[in-house]
Amino acid sequence: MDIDQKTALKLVKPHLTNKRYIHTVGVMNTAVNLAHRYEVNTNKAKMAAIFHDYAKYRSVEEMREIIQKNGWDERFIQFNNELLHAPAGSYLVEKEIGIKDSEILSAIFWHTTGKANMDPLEKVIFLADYIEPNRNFPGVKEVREQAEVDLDRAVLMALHNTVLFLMSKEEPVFPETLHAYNDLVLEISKQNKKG
Ligand code: DGI
Ligand code: FE
Ligand code: FE
Repeated sequence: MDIDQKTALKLVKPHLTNKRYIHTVGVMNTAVNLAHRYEVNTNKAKMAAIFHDYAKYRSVEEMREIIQKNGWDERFIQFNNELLHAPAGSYLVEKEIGIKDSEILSAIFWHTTGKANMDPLEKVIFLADYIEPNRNFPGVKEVREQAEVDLDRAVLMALHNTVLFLMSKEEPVFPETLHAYNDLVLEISKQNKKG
């Protein structure tokens, strides 16, 4: 199903708080800019951004059930409830909104944890969520600057900051987040040897 921006925003709004809606519009604008810069399909970036936090306010029980019945990694359930809305969102966006595009659904699925071998759309959504203008994490300014010149390095910086943040609170780090980090470190060091 093809949805225009205005319709998509109207569909997502009732599922979000006002603050989360403002964040969503920020992610949308940032994702579109990144998509232009890094030659990603702008419409896919827009749709993935608009719906990335669609499931944010569903109950933990509903989200856990979705993950179980799809046979998805049980560690989403074990590690941190903050992780559930990403895979649950990809399922609900397909079922309730009718978005079938596997690239858009995957970008939503992985937007919180990241994963190894992310495609450019997945990277754009992961990064846009981290750097959109309403975010004020420590170090976000440097990631925003890097996002204008090097997508992989900017994603790596966001992962680095998130891993350090979780470790500082002695919270578990989802395995795919560490795989994403390792993958980009190796990828960037290969690029440097070639260049
Ligand atoms: O939904 P948002 O608030 O816009 O952002 P998000 O989907 O990136 O969720 C962020 C939360 O997830 C943040 O509080 C950090 C937390 N989190 C918990 N465990 C992990 C994690 N993030 C990653 N990348 N990896 C984890 O293992
Ligand atoms: Fe999210
Ligand atoms: Fe978000």
